[in-house]
Amino acid sequence: MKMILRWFPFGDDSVSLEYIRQVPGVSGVATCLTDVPVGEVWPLDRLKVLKEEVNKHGLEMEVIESVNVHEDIKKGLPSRDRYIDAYLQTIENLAKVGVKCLCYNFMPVLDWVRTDLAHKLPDGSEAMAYRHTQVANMDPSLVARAMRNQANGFSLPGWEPERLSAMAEDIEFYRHVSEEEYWNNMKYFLDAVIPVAEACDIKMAIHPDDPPWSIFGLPRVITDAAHIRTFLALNDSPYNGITLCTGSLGSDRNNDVPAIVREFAGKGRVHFAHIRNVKHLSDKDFDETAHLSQCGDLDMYEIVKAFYDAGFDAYIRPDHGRMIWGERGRPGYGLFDRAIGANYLLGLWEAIEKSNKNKEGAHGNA
Ligand SMILES: [Mn+2]
Repeated sequence: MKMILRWFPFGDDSVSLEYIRQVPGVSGVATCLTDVPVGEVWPLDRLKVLKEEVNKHGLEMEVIESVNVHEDIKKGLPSRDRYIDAYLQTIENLAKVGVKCLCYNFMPVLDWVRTDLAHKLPDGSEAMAYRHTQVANMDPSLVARAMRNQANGFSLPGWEPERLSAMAEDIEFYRHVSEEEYWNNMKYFLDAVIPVAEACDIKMAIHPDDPPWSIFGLPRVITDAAHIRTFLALNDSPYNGITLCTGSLGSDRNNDVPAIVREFAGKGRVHFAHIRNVKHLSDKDFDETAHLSQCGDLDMYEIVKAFYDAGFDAYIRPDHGRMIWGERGRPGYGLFDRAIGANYLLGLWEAIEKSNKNKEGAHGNA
């Protein structure tokens, strides 16, 4: 298992690689080129510069988060082949700089959604929060604008400007796309991408929809165990896997997150884990919280144990953190709370690993 942190390059992050290097137990970053428009090839020369920068600080760049999928691919338009070709070239370029895992999502029109990016928790810290009625009563473009206005001047991953321009038309388009057609569009993408990912030895890791339910009537497909099963069956290669985001899946209180970890990590189909906690306020309202089990509704011990027991040997990052101790930065991606989260998770891992080894030792002597 490798513990990593997400990091945004070229001055678009309040957290430096120097600081990330000082977080105990962190071996690398999940990063990206935020300024390449969706659908274009990520240039090899820029990836080389990025890798050099990361490596110079004693960190690895084995995970990319995210290469976004062009909307025409999700819509199944004839122009998708051109964008898929660009995606394949990007994968080949990523392989040339040693990338091993690629996180992406297949959410139509909207990426992740929150209603408040700096919601005050009782202890005075700030976390991201979601209130469903607020979203349901809002014009989609206002949701997007509200999120961008709260981003403290940083780019918001998944909310690139070009994605927002055609939002109303895109939402209208999907009114005529059935869930089955949407799955077919996904399969078309996977059947093109997975053989290349396999040849390049890059594990594809789709991120669940966040939140894991439909917004504005749009298809949401990676939401629970049943849908993940359907997704993995679209293409059986082990290179077709998931990013298991405990906070996204855990926002739906019907999802048994440790059971989901056991099932899919057990099959070797989890290539990246995002671990964070959430507090449910109702079926569709939640606050993000500190990672600790007692701070939210997810049992982090059970989750980490499920990964350990499954023999998980890929990448984990503490997902979003709160803003604490006066830190200012990109919502969800300050240093302090993520560093605490990473070390809490590493502590759980060490305890579980050692207690397992002791048990094995005891058996061996018997
Ligand atoms: Mn996540």
